[in-house]
Amino acid sequence: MQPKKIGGLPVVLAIILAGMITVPVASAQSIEQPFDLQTYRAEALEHVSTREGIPVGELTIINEAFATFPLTGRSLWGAKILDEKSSAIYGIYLDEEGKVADIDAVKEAEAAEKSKRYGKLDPELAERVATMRSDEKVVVWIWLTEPSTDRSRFQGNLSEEQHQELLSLQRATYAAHEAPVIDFLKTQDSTVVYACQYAPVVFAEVSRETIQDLSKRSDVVSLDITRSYEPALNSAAPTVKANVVWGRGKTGTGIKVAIVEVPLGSGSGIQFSNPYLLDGSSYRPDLPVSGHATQVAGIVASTHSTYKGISYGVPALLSANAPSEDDTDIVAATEWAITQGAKVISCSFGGETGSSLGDMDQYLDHVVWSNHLTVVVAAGNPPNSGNVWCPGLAYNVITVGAFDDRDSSAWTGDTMWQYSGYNDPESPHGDREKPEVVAVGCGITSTSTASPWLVSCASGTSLAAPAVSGEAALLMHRQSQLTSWPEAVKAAIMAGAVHNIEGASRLSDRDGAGGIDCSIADDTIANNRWWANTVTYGDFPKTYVLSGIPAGKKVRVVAAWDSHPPDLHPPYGTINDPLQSDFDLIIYDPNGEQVEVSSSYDNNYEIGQFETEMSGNYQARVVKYRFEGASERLALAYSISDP
Ligand SMILES: [Ca+2]
Ligand SMILES: [Ca+2]
Ligand SMILES: [Ca+2]
Ligand SMILES: [Ca+2]
Repeated sequence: MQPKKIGGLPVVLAIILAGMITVPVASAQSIEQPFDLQTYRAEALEHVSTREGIPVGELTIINEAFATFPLTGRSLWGAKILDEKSSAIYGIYLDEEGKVADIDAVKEAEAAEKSKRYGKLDPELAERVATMRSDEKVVVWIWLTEPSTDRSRFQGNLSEEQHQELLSLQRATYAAHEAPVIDFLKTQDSTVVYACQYAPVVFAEVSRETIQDLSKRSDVVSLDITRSYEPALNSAAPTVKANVVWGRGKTGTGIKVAIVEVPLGSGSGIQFSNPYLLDGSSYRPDLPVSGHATQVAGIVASTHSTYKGISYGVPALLSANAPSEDDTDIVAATEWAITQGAKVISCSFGGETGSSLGDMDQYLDHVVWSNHLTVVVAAGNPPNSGNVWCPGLAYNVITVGAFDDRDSSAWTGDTMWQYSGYNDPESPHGDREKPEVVAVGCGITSTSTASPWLVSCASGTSLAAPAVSGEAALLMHRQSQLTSWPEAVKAAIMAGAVHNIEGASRLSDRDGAGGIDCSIADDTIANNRWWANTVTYGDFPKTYVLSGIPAGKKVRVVAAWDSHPPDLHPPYGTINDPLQSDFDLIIYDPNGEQVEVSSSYDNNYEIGQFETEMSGNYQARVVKYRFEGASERLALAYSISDP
């Protein structure tokens, strides 16, 4: 599919609207009308006070939200209540009548309703199956249960050897786990299109009857329709301060970056004969190159003396050139890159899913937490909806929107690029925030497929994402331990993204945490202002000392962790990718006074920001509001900048 040009700007069409089912969402009216918030707040404080034996005067509501469940039509009002003395955060939900509600029971009911309506099929596949002829076949995602693997020797910082060992263990584990279903498919006259090496997924072309048989298997978690994606088309280094980091001798040396691309025109490969790109390898060297892939590659790795890539010292790129825009080919190309040792995976493609998570989101979430790899995704260029595209809706990736630096490295006057995706993913409490950060996506000159080997690019989030991939490589060059901590990479990049393009500085709808600043993120890593640990239930509250903070500075603290798909916790929506943990962040000044709290329900990060009135040691405390899994990889990073 070609992007259409409207008014001179390339606009990529939403491609998968046909066949989509819109789930009924409780309307704003039905939420607001029965609630008297003052009464609810008083009731919540009173209830928690009685339940926990704490005087009401010591409790503060730090967050409140409506948790909505579209399939059952339920809407609960929830509050997070802080006990200032103990730093504990207590939760409560009140139902439509103002009575205390059991959120877990409501989640279970939602999951049961999903199961009743669709079984293990996603709604689109369920609708497709309803109209399929018996001799027809369709390619589906078959998500299997996650095999239990002993990952205990892969905690902490992984050496390259350990990383390779982890990958080889995963290949063996998934192959064994997938074998029975593949054997079954062979008996069903079904074609296995691709068996994943790094996730419990098999793609197969199957009949209606086989879909029904598969859904009865206990090792099958879900069956989902496959989609297709498009390139997220549409000066920059000094604006994002990459040149400052180069001046410190960090250019990405030794860090393998993969560019995952879907075809635009005929091909999706990087033109490695461009003299400003080192001669890399391709997943499918037999297929044509593309301008889009080559431009994206240049933003990471161009060695041109003027138009340098953000991490121009990285080794030759891995061109994960998918032969088509389909799920199967993208996943296969991504897995090739993982096997080649990619530490950063850069994705400048996407598809509109109406803000609900898709399988590609779930797949990339799996890639991050199970392989310890950093994945960066373009937010997408929705022509009208404003929606972030799949896979930019994924939890564990870093989603990147685009801003316009007006062709000057000075920050004043920079604006958001108008088509940069920003509408947030649907979630139980509706408080996820995407994109995480933004980078320059306009007025960029990058590498091209033919002489003179440079081109002035059209605008798009496609060009912003690779800047963040390059930033990740710079940070990994600074500190190689980061190659096994994507959570810390995300936390440091968000903590450093202090260039506020629009809205609030801490976090706002269109620019997320803000425009990246590679030099501030590098300060965070170089000065050891970061931590990354595998944590369990007993580790909380977890206190980090932010030492030696000067007065009169802006300090930003970011905590980040992962989703663990495919997860059999009650799913929200149609994807088995809920969060097992809800951590919150409270920050105290040297006198022990609370200066900041960040307590979202549905993000897998928290971000706090404050200006320091005194110098000294501050404390960041991460508390567990909810912890349902066995362990989490949790990272915390902070930055110090001028207000
Ligand atoms: Ca500027
Ligand atoms: Ca902002
Ligand atoms: Ca947003
Ligand atoms: Ca939280």
